[in-house]
Amino acid sequence: MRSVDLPSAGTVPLSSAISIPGVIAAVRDGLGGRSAVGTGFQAQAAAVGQASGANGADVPLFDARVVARHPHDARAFTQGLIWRDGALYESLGRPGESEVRRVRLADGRVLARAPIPPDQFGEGLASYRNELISLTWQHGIAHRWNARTLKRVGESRYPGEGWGLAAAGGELALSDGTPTLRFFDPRTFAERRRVTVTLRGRPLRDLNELEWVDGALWGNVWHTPYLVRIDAKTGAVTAIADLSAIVREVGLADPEAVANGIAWDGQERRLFVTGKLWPRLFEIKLEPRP
Ligand SMILES: [Ca+2]
Repeated sequence: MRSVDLPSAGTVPLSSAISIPGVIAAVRDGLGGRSAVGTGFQAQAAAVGQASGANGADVPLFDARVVARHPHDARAFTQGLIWRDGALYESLGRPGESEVRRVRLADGRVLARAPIPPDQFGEGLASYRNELISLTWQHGIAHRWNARTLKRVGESRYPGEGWGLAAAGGELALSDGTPTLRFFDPRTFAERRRVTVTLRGRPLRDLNELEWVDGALWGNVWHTPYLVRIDAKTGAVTAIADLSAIVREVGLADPEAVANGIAWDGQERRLFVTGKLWPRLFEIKLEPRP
């Protein structure tokens, strides 16, 4: 299982990467204000900002207004979520429970499912031509599925861990828990390039589920209620969306029942989010925080 590595009040990790709660507090309050994670982070962020020459311009903050609520399987450990051909497709994690499924939006009913070998931990999911491609956490295997039949049609291999996956402008973007996003050829899985995700010039780790929306990558930041929008060319975070109100509404005590899963219906311009073990899936609109 993934280890939990969370900043808590007053204990700022000394690693090179920074945490979203600290950043959002800093963005909200300004670097001179009080932060939810204490002043250590702010000093660190300010120091790095000066060192990197960042201009300190605010990263825009968005709130999520709920447009619609739909049922979601509360046993589903959601690792990937996409919209394709009028349905949701979802990949599930945890050994023995990992699968790819087609889900009806209106009632959350599972219309079809394809099991992932029980020793594997299913991860992110993307759509490519007539296929779905699903990752595994530590097996280095990307399963390839016929999108219509959900029959397994092959596999690809990649080095390292697999977390989130998204078809991103002709490439597959893959997150692996580090601040590095790797981009692969969707057909061969040959690596084409990589970028470091940065927020105000600092590496940002724990990008999890991904989605390509209007030419930018959005990602869940694991163990936080935040989505970030990432410039896929530079890795720079260009916006933050706060799902805190939705997380509060869901109200789950399980620390692993985090927000995870972003799907974009480009035709109807609908944005869907859910989480691991959440009983609901939300259609949201992002609105700038006043
Ligand atoms: Ca997605």
